[in-house]
Parts: sequence; structure tokens; C-alpha cells
Amino acid sequence: MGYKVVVVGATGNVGREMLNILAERQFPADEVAALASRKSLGTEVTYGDKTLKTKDLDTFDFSGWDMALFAIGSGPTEKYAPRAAEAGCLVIDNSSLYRYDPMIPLIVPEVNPGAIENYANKMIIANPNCSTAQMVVALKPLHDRARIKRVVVSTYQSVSGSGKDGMDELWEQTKAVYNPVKEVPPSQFTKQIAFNVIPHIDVFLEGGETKEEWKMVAETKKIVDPDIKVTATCVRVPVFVGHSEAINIEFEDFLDEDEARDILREAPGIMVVDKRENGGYITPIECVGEFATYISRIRQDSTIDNGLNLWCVSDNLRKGAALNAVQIAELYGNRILKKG
Ligand code: 11C
Repeated sequence: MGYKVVVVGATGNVGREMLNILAERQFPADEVAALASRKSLGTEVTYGDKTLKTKDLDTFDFSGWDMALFAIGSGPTEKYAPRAAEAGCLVIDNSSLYRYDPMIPLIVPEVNPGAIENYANKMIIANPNCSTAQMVVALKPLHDRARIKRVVVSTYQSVSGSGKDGMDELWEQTKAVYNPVKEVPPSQFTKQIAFNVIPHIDVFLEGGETKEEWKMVAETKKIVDPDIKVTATCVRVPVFVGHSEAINIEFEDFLDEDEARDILREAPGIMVVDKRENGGYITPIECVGEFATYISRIRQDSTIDNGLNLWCVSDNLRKGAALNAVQIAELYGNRILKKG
């Protein structure tokens, strides 16, 4: 006997990837329901070799369903997630709504799988922000070996992180640069994104940081270790899919770059591609559609006692969102429900 799984927000970028990944990983589902808001009702979505017609989220009865993967904004999540949880259906939520609630586990399965044991607090598990997910997969095995004191990270985040409209804006603006018959003013972003970079993701907070930067700090502490200091600068770049990060790490103990490379090679979820030659590293375009988080450019930072630099790239719609949610579903199935 397999599981009954719901994908909420099945017509969005992340919802579609959730369905693809459930099928690709042969998740043991007996039944999959694709839900959408009323305006997308009846839209057909692909699940493996099947086509599913989306059902109405507003009237859906979650009783008898094992888990619901939510990929809608915080606003509608606040309305519908408690409904699913109260019906006994575990919510795996991709929005930021519940991430910072101490009662709700925030899980990256390669890093803190044990947190699943607290699922019953509220029947909700939170999925982290995409830029955090890929970073903590890289940090955790290094932290276990040499204790991380401080991380300085700069991100290069693709437009798909902001949704399909952001992707359309990059496409339309790029075409308009070559064929300027129609102006495409910024709408999803604050400035032109085509042929540009924008040091601003999510809203500004009081101290001058953005919410995206704050999320990387708060989530790393919750998932890996509250003692790790993180400072982030998050930047939107004209890339469709795939977030990149330049990460500088200061450790308590010395960690040699060769040992760090060996540790990362053995770590779950990571592929090391690190040749010190032209093209011997991974760029975002190469990680699209992949499950792994890629690490390149591993090297000592000789300006501090115990420092290391690395380059980290992953598909933000996959490890940063849909894949991580499906991995949490697998964890819940294997450790808690144990059907079949
Ligand atoms: C971006 N990281 O690239 C954001 C998208 O908190 O889940 C994901 C926002 C979140 O714009």
C-alpha cells in the first residue's frame, strides 16, 4: 500500500516540479491530487506519464490524505494549511509562513532529518528558502568536522525564484533590448533585470538588510546550529533557473582545502566539480533539472586563520524547493508512516 499525496499550487513553477519529482523518484503514491486556486481550475498538469486535471483547493477535503505539499504564497497557506493539518494530513509547506515557529520543524533531509520526529506538534513541516537549502547542504559536513564560526555569503539568484512572471519579465526585456519596438518597464523587479544585476530580493528590514538576507541567517541557525554567524548579500541576476553562491567560511579548527574537498565528495546531496582549469567548475545553466548541489572552487582563504572559500550552485526550483519537499515526504513515509 502506498501514500495518498496532494500537491497544492500544482500549476505554479514549484508545484509542477513537485509533480515531476514525485514521478522521477518513483515516490510510492497510490493517488496524487493536484489542487489549484479557482482561476486555474481544470488546468491540466503532468505527473509522470499521466495528466491530472486540477481540483479546487477551496472545496477539497483533506481527510484520508497522508501528506500535502504546499507551493502557494504565505497568505493562502495560512488559510488552507491548518485545514489539511486538522484533517490529519501532514503539510509540507514551501512558503516562509511557518519556518521560524519554534514548534514547527524546518528540515533539509541531508542536514537535520531527526527534526521529523516533531512533526506532530502541528502536523506541519516547513521547507526552507532556496538560497538557504543549498548552502546548508554544503555547510553541515564541514561544520561537523571543523565547527563553523562565521559565514559570509553573496548570492547570484535566478529570476525563477520570484515566480513565472519574473521569468517572463527577463525574457521580454531581453528581446526588447535587441528589438526595441516595445518598452518593457520593470514590474516584478525594481530595476531592469535584463543585462543587469539587482542587489535587492524581498523587502527591506530595519537594519538595512533585506528579508531574503535575514532568512539565510535565521534558517541556517535553525537548521544547522544557532551559534553560526551568517552575513549575506542577496543579488538577483539575469539567469532563468539556478542559484549560485560565493561562500566564505571561518572555522574554529583548521580545515585543509583537500580534506574539505574529500569531505564534500562523500557528503549526501553534493557533487564536487572542482578542477583548477578553464571550465572546471559548475555554472547555473548546468545544474538545471538536477538533484545535486554542486560545489566548485574550494580553496583556502589565507587572510584568516581557518578560512575556506567555495562556490555553490543548485537548481533553486528543485533542491531549493520541490526536491527538498519531496525528500521530506520520503522521510515522513520512511520514518513515521512506514506503509507498505
Ligand atoms: C527568491 N529565494 O529567489 C526566493 C524565493 O522564502 O521561499 C523563495 C522565497 C521563499 O526570490
